[in-house]
Amino acid sequence: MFSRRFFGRVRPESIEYLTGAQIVVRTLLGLGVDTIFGYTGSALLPLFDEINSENWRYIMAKKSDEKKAGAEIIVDTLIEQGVETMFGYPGGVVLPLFDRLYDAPIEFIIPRHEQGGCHMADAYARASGKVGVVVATSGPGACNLTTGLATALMDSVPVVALTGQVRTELIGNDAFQEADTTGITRPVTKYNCIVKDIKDLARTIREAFYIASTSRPGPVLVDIPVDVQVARYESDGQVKMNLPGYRIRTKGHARQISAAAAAINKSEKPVLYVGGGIIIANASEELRALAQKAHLPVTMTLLGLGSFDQNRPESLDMLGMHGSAYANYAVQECDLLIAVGARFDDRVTGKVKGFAPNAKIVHIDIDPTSISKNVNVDIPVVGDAKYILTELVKEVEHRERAPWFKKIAEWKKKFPFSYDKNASVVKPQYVIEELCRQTKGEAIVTTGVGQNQMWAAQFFRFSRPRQFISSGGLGTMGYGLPAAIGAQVARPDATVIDIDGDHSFNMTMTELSTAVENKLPIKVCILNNGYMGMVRQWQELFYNKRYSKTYLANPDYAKVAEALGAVGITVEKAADVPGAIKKMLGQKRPCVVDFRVEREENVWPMVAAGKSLNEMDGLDIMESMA
Ligand SMILES: Cc1ncc(C[n+]2csc(CCOP(=O)(O)OP(=O)(O)O)c2C)c(N)n1
Ligand SMILES: [Mg+2]
Repeated sequence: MFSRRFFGRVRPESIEYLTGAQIVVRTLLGLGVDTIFGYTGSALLPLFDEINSENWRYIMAKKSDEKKAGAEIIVDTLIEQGVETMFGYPGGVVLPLFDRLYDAPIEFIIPRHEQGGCHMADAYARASGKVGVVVATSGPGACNLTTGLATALMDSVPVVALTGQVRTELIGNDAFQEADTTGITRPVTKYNCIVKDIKDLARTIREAFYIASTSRPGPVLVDIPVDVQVARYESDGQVKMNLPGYRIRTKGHARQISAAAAAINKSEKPVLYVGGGIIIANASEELRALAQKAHLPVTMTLLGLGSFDQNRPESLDMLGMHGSAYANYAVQECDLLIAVGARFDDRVTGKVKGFAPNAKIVHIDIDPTSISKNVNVDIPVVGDAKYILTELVKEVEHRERAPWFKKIAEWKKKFPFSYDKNASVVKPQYVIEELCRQTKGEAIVTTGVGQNQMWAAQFFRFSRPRQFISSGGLGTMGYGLPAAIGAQVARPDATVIDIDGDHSFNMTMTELSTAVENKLPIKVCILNNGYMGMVRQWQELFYNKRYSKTYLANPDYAKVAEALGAVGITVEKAADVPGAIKKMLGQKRPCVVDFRVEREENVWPMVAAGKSLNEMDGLDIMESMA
C-alpha cells in the first residue's frame, strides 16, 4: 500500500529501491500498526533505524493526544486509505486541513487552477488504478472543480474531492465564498455529501473512498465546513462504514454466462466490442484469453484503447464515428456482438436503429443501469468483467471462422488509416506515427479534444491498459496537459506525452508551471492547425465551409513554454519531425513542441450524425492514399 513515494518524491532519474527494513515498516504502517514493543540488537539495527524514521514518528507523535481535530481525522483517514499523493489548492476555509498537511507524509501537488487539479487527480487514478484525491476551498475553489468532476464521472474514474465549506452556522447566509457545493456538484458526482458533525467525519471519508473505487467507479465529493475541521473528537479508529443501500454485484449470473458462451460457440461472425470497463476491472489478461481461445476479433472504444494489444491479429482497433472502417463494417455485419465494459455511446453506435442490425447482443457490465439503455440487449450479464470473462473462457470453444477473418482481412487491406505520406508540410498523423515509432509504442499518451484526440487514437498503437488517457464521455478541452501531469506523478518512470490541440492546450496551459515546479519531464506535442480543427471540419462538411468563430490567433507556444521554464521547440517542416521528437524525448525538463501542421486536414473516416456505422465518409480519400 505504501510505495516509495510515501516517503517523498521519486524522479525518473533517481528511482529509490526499498531496503528490506523499509518494506517491513511500510507494510506495518499500511496495516495500521502504530505501536511496537521490542528490544534492539545488532541484527535488528536496520529495522530499528527505519522505525525511527520520520513517518513512524509522525504517527506515534499523534498517539499522545486522545482527542483529534477534524483536520487531523481527515489526514489520518487519508493515510489509512493509502493516499500517497494528492492535488489541491488552498483557501480560507481549508486552512485547518492544509495546516495538518504541512508535515503529513503525503506528497502534495498544487495546480494553478482547481480544474487542473481535478484533472490531475483523475489522470493519476487512470494511470495508477488508485483513487485520485483533490482538495479545494469553498465557493470559487469548489466551483472550479465541476468540469473535472464531470469529466471523471462520464469516464467512471475514482476521484475523491474534499472541499472546505463556510462555518456550519453561516451556511445559507451568503457568507463570504459560500456556494452550495453539494447542490452544484450533485449531478457531476457519483455521490456527494456535507459533514456537519465531526462524529461522521472518518466514516464519511472512508465511505467516499469505497464508493469512488468500487462497482462502476466515479468521483465522490465530501464538503467539510471549517468548524468541523477544527472541532475535536475522541476518534475511534475502528469506525465502520454504513452503506446499507450500496450493493455491488460482482459475480455474473452463471446461467447468463453459459448463455453468452453458447451464443459465442454458435456464432459464425462474432465481434467483441470492449470499453474502459475492461481497464477499470483489470481484465485485459482475461480479455486476451477469451479472444484467443474463442478466436474473436476485438474492437475498442476510445476509452477501451490499451485494453487489448493493437498489435495482435484479432485487433480491429477503434470503432465508431472516427473508428476504423474494418471495425465499423465488422460490427454492422456481425451475427453476435459481445459488449464488455462499454455503454453503447452515440459516438460508437451512430444511428441506434441501424446499429449492428444482424447481431444478437451480449452485454457484460457491472452497472445494471447501462443494460438496454441505448440498445436492446439479448443476453445481459451484470457483474465484474474480470470474474465474468474468467468464467466465460472456461466455457467457450475454439473455432476457425475462416470466411469471417478473411473478410475482415480484406477490409483491413482496403481501408487502413492513411494520409498523404509525401507531403512536405507536417501532417498531424505523421507526428503521431513517429511518436509511436520512437517510443516503441511504450509511452503513456494523454490528449486534448478534437482532431488531435482522434488522430492519437487512430495512429498510435496501444498495447497496455492505462496507456491512453483521454476525456471520452465529456470531451473536455484542456484535459491533456493536467492529465499528463497527473499521469507522470503516478508513473514517474514512464514517458508521458500529451498529444494536444492548439486550442485545447490554450485552455489549461498555465499548468505548465506546475510541471516545471515539480520537475515533471512531461512532453507536450501540439498539433497546431490554427483552428478549432474538429469544429472547422464539421463547418467544412455541413456548414458550407463557413468557418464561423473557429479561428483564433495563437501565441508562440514555444516562447510560452520557455517563459514558464519549460523547453520550447517549433517544427514547421515534415523533415524536421523525427529530429524534434528525438530532442523532446531526451529532455529532463517539461518540453513543448509546437508542430505547425496542415491547417485543413480532416479526420477520416467519419460517420456523420444520424448515419449508420457502415455509412462512412472519406473512404475514397483513405483508399487513394492507402
Ligand atoms: C471545454 C470545451 N469547450 C468546447 C468544446 C467543443 N469542441 C470540441 S473540439 C473543439 C476544437 C478543438 O480545437 P483544438 O484543441 O485546436 O483541436 P483540433 O480539433 O484542432 O485538433 C471544440 C471547440 C469542447 N469539447 N470542450
Ligand atoms: Mg486546432
